[in-house]
Amino acid sequence: IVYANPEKEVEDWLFRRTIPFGVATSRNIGIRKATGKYIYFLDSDDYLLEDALKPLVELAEEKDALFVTGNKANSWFRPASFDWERAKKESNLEGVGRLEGEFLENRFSVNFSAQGILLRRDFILEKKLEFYRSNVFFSDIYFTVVALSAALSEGRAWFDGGSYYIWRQHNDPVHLPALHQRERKCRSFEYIHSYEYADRMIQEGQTELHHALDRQLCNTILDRFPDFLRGMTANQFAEALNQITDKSIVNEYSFFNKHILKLFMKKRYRSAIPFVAARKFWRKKNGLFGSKIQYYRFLGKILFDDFPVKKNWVFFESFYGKGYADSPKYLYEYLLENYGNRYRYIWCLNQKSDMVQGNPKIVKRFSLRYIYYVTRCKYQIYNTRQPQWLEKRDDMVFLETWHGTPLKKLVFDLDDIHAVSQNHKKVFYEQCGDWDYLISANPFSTDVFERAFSFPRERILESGYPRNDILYSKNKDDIAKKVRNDLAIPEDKKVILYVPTWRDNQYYGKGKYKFSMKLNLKMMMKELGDEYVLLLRTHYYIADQINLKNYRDFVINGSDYEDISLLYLVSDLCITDYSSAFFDYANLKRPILFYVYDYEDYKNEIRGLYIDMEKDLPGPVVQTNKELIGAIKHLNKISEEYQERYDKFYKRFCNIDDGNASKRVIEEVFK
Ligand code: C2G
Repeated sequence: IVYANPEKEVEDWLFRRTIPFGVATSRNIGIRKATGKYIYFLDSDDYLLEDALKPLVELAEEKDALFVTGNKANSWFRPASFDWERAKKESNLEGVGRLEGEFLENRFSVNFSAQGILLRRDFILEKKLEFYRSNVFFSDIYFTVVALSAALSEGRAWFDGGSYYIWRQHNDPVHLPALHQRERKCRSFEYIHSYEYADRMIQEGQTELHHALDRQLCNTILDRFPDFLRGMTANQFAEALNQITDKSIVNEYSFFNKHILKLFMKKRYRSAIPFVAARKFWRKKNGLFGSKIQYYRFLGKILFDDFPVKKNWVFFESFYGKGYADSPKYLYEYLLENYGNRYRYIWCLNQKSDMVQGNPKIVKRFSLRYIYYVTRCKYQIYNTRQPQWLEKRDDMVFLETWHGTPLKKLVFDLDDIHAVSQNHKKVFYEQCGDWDYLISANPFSTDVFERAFSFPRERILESGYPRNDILYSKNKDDIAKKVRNDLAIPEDKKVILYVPTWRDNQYYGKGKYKFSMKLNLKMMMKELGDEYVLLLRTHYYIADQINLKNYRDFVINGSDYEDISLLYLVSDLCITDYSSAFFDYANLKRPILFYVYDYEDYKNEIRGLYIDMEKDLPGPVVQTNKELIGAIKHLNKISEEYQERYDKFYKRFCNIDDGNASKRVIEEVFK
């Protein structure tokens, strides 16, 4: 494609759409304002590790270089989370050398960004190098290529693989999108423009640089051809691809990619479709239609979308179908008791449960039946997020109960995200946009949810937790007796409930987390075994089975017991770390101890907390087994010491719960 006056053409195009300028303006101002011998481009959201700059400057001085660069690595927000091992594994440039041959052709910076490049200022000024302001997304490409080409022609381009520029991954595309995360239709157009211009500016005989640029074009097209085809005509697209200097480059690609590129060049888009589909299948291998998400969405749409939404069907899901528990259970039981046959009830349960009241339809999560019911039920009640593939239909009402007062930081309050995908914030934001109601147990939660979920306050029901209704029930002692019986807890023993949470950075895979027992069971059994049993309750994310065979008389495993609220009733005290469980437990006004063996790590590196654990908790924070056992032995004294704090805590977090939260919620939602 040849534009008579490319800059003007792009500029006009952009102005019509009033798109703000990208980094070019700032970079040009930087060049104008700089006074030193060298200029180095560092974006305001990125960072450098110590010693990133010094070797580059030294190398430039030693070799009288005009252009010096190093490696680039991805990382999350804080330098503390920088993963050296991974960065080294993924490094392109090793050692120190002239930027030529293999290093220039195959390993030089993949996207021709100006980040991390050190340039002589007099060289920039002499060559009148600047960034095209009119190109929002790709102004770096031609700047870098033109500078590099000029430096190469004098043999003065070098690299030092020991210097790392840290490129921060943005995990909040909603509030703080990186440039590449912004949606803009003109992107492909800009890219091609930038490519063409850069390609033309490469000086005679620099085939390696041509090659590197061509490969970059092919990679970008393979990654984003749907964007390209949306942003320009089919002819323009094919012409752009045909500008590749050495077309044999396509033979370097894998079977499918090679054919896709060749067919694109010949404008045979239709013939490319089977290759594109096959590539998608080959890449993901976990569903005919790409990802599992697409697969379920497709099934729901093709099979059940024509069925109307049923106005009197109510769907319940608690902890991804792991049990009949939590707030959905109590809302269901309230509905059953007060509205009976007016509604048809559907429960998502992956395993049989003896606890279920009434006679609801039971479906397994993500079975065909499940897809059928979530496509048709008007009312849907979840305590975690609804499935990502589920498209909410008109007339549907989603009630999100959530599953705890937040102690650990959530979604938009998190800086680095360790375990979940980079898209976590975006996906969360889209999903919670579908919730008609979100339950909050106290004003504190309301504030956090509003900010951390970016959720409208007026859709939050500050009703207290339905799951805590049972803690205020008149017959709670009878219920406790039954639970004691179910779990075979000896009559003469008091019960310590241990409720640790999961660790974001200790996992086997998605939703499968590791558990390490940090209680010294041997010591506890010896010191406390005469008076107590320990009721262990691991988090629903924990995949490990814990071997307790040496502690049969002392430890009872309540991890598979469906409803933790019933375990609260049977216990005399609760030990947790950072689980929200204690906010609920405090409704019983029984002692709570915090065993936080990894406090510093958790607070600063793993998750971050909303509450000052040293000041605001209703019980002592301990870090060793010895302290913990000591506290249990002197429980009365501790309760006395913490009475005032406990009262304050109760007032702040438990004041709404009174046994009627389910009623309040149902009356509001089903009004
Ligand atoms: N839970 C449980 N057993 C555990 C830990 C938790 O049954 N060992 C239940 C409790 O009902 C608790 C809920 O799962 O309130 C949430 O667990 P958390 O440990 O707080 O962790 P998480 O699932 O990350 O939720 O706002 C709340 C946060 O989202 C935390």
